[in-house]
Amino acid sequence: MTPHLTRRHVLGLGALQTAAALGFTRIGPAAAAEVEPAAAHYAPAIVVGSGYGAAVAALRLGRAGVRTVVLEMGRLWETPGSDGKVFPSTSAPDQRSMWFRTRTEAPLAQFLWLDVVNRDISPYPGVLDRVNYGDMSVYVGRGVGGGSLVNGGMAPTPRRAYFSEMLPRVDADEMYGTYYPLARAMLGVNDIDPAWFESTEWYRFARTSRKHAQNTGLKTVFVPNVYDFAHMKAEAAGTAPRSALAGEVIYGNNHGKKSVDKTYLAAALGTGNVTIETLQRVVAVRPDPAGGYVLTVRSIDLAGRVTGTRELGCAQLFLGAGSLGTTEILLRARETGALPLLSEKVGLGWGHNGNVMTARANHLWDTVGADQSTMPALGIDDWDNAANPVFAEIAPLPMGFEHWISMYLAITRNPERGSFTYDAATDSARLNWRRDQNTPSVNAAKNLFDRINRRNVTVYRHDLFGGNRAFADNFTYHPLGGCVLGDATDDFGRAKGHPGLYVVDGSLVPGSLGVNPFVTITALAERNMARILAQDPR
Ligand code: FAE
Repeated sequence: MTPHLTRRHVLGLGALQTAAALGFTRIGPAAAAEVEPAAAHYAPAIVVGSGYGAAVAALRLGRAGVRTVVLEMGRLWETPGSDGKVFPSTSAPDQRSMWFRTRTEAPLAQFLWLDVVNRDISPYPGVLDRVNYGDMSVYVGRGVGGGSLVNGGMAPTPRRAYFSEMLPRVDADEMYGTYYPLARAMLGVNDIDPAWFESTEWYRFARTSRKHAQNTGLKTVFVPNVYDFAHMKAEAAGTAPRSALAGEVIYGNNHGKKSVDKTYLAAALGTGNVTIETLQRVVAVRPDPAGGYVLTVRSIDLAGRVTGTRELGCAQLFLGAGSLGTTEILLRARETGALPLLSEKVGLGWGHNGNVMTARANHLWDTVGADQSTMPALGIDDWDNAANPVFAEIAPLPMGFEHWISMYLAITRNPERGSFTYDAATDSARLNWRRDQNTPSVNAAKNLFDRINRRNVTVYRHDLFGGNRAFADNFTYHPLGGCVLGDATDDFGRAKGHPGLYVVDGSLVPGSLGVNPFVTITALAERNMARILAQDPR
């Protein structure tokens, strides 16, 4: 198992900080074309995106001695703004919050039916994007680190039986014996100190929800996280700068969170073989007649203006642009005839991991506290309920005052799947997902929370998600699928029909995992990269 902070890893962190201080869009050594002008390829390997799957690919390629360029459409998040912070807090969003928006689009749109949550902002390559596709919106991270920059850090491992049901052709012994432990160690997954959890004001909200679950005969479990709980304790004690205890999460954490820029990507840069280029959006891929692939890449500036379009060649191409990004790149390539041999299954098998949010109003004596940590630490585990399996994360709602609200992100088992189609008019992929496909998720969540409400004589809140609804089923944080393992690719993420082209991210996962997905995305990428590096010609 690799220790968290090797000397090379520290070198990588230093490279990130230097690039940020100097405003570079390239981090690491110059790419091949500049050093060897005669080289046909810009780099032997290109990785698109810099989230979990991409970060694993970059590190493993770098360690194998393969010169690798990572292309990320977002920016590097290391430089403090005029307020001295890299990221804004959830309660005071600004241009850094969202990807080229004039107004923020937070998941919780309202409070007491009032539009008090969102703010007007100026367009900028901010860290959180909400990709709106009619009936379904998808939240994703943008920047070096992808979703790891904005997520809640929850790092559970799925039930083995459900994992095997979703990915029956993946060797579960190997995953649970080797790659899950490796992923957890590399990501820096840690557990909350139960004694501190029981005593701190910052998790009163979770204890109150736990009491209501237990009253109903339901089981709760602690959920591991990549936020450093020792740092959080120090925040509470006043000896470390506050982040999780200062309302920071969906627009980035200034401290405490082990996002992949701090773990995998720093280690990748530390190999000396990996370069990360930011504000670079890959828009097309075609085969190079001489072997390998040619990418069309657009550079943008901080105002979103296209400052250049280049063609870059590579021998091996690793797509880690996330479920939406990777699927769009491949679908466009297939439909425009650039990569005609790609599988018909590219674009299929998409799901939202059964995500539904809901909230309950508590009695006056059941306080949730004005002080709430933004990092969830507890879940209601009713997955064994055969008719309505639900794993519900007890979510914070840190508003700085007592509001008596218990909030949840329910992960349900939803057999519905969406698909993407290529829209030539806009040159983009459209997600086909109808609202009624959420019915199994809403029914399962309703079944669970109706029981909790009945037992505790409480009611749903209808004022938080817009449209007077008690269940927010119009957005997801967990896009999965689109290039499903074993369907659109072989059993290790090799794209069918085009040797040297690989998928390494959440688009491999067939729509549902039963728990939050990033540990699984990381572990699968580790497994697939080990096989690819051992077997495939370079
Ligand atoms: P991802 O992390 O999305 O990275 C893709 C990267 O590719 C991004 O940086 C994009 O900017 C970049 N990209 C896309 N298209 C292009 C292109 N054409 N050219 C260049 N770059 C491109 O991919 N999961 C958990 O397990 N636990 C949680 O607590 C949790 N909370 C979440 C909270 C929020 C608000 C959000 C948005 C997500 C949350 N997730 C959570 C989901 C998790 O972050 C997500 O599953 C992973 O980030 C997906 O990893 P990928 O490697 O698939």
